[in-house]
Amino acid sequence: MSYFADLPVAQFEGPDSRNPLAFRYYQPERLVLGKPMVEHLRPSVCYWHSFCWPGSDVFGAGTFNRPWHGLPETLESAKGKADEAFTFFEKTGIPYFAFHDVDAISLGTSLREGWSNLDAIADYFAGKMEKTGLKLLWGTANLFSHPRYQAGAATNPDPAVFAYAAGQVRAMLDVTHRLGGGNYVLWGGREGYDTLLNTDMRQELDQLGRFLTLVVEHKHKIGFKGTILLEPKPCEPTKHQYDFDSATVHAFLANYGLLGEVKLNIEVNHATLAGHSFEHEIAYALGHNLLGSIDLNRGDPQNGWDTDQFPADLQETTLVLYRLLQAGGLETGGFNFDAKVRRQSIDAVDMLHGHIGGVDLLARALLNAEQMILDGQLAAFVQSRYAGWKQGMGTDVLAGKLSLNDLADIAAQTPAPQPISGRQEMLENLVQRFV
Ligand code: XLS
Ligand code: NI
Ligand code: NI
Repeated sequence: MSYFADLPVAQFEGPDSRNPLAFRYYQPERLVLGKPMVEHLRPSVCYWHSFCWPGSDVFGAGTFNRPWHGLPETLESAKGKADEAFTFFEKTGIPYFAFHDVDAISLGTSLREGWSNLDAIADYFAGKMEKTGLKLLWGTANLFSHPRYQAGAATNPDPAVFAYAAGQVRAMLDVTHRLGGGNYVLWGGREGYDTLLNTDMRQELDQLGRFLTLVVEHKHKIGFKGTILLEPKPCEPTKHQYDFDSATVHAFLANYGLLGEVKLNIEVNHATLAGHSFEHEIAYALGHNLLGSIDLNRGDPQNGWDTDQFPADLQETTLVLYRLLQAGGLETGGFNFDAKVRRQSIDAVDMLHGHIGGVDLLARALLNAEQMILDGQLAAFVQSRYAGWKQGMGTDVLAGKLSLNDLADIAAQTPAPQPISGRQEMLENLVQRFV
C-alpha cells in the first residue's frame, strides 16, 4: 500500500473552507484574463526535496523514515520510489514535476552504467506520465553532489571532469526531450570558487561558456523545442558562484554569444541571497526578455542560506504575478516548488500541506494580480511618470538625435525642471487594496 494512501486528493472548496487540505483559491480551469489558471501557473513538484532528501541537516541525521529510503539501489527500488512520487503528485492536484537524473535512480559507478539506469527509469516515467497525464516542467543533471565535481563540473581545472559532465548532461537532455519536458535547467552548484588563490576565473568562465554552447548545439541537434535555462545563485555551496544573479548571467550570456538561446530560472531564495528582492530579479529578467521559469521557495529573513521553504508571502507573490501578467506571462516555464517541508514535519500529510499552501498562495496572488491589471491605476501612474520620454525631446534623446551640446543648449533655454513627488506611500496603499 502507498505511503500516501490515507491522504485525500486536494479539492477546491472556496475561500470560506476551513479544511486545511482543501484549496481555497486554486481552480485550475478558472479563467484569469481569458486563460485557465493552470496555464498561467504551470505549477510543479520537485522530486529531490520531497522524495530524496531524508530530513538531514549538517548537524543531524534524516528524520523522515520514508519507506523508500535506504533500500538497495536497484531498478526495482527506483520504480517503487516513482510509484510513490506519482501517487503523491496526483494527491496535490499539481500537474507538473521536475527532477535531476540522480533523483530518479542511482547512476552507478560509470557513465555507461548511469546512462542505462537513466534510460530504464525514463521508460518507466514515460509510462506513468501517459497513464496519469502528469507532465515534466524540466529536467536537470546533478553536477554537484558527487566528489568528482568538488571543484566544479564545466569549470573544473581537469578537462576529464568537463567531459564526464558533458556525458551526464547529454543523457539527461535526451531524456528530458524524450519525456516532452518544457525546459532543461542548469544550476551551477559548484561552478564557482572557494578561494581565488587556486582559481583562474577567466579560464573557468571560458569553460562555462563553452559548455553551455555545447548544450545549446546538442539541443538543436536532437530537435528539443524546450528552453535551456540557467538558474542564478550567488553562493552556496561555493563561496562565489559565477551565475550570481540575473544581471551577471545576462552579461555572461552576452559575452559568450548565447543571448536568445538561454533564459533564466529565477529562484526566490537565490534572489534574496544575492541581496535583491524576488521582484527585482523578475523585473530585470522580464525587462531583458530573459525570464524562463521560476523556483518558488523562500528563505528566512533572519538567516543567510537557502532554506527552501514553501512560499508564504502573498504581497511579494502578487507583485510578481502582476509583472508577469503585464508582460504576457510565461511560455515554456512554470512555478516549480523547489521547496521542502521542515525537518520536524515528518509525516506524509506535512508534504501535502506544503504543496497545497504553495499552490493556493500562487492562485490567490494570480487573482490579486488580475484585479490590479483590470484596475490599471498602478500601470497608469508608472506610464505617466515616464511620459516625457515618449514624446519630443525625450524620444529624440533615446533615438540618438541630440548631442551633449544640443542638450546643453536646450536646457539653458528652458526653465529649470522642478522636482516631482514619487508618491511611494500612495502606491503602497494602492497595492494593499489588492492583497
Ligand atoms: C539549489 C537549486 C537547485 C536547482 C536544481 O539551490 O535551487 O535545487 O533548482 O538543481
Ligand atoms: Ni535553491
Ligand atoms: Ni532551484
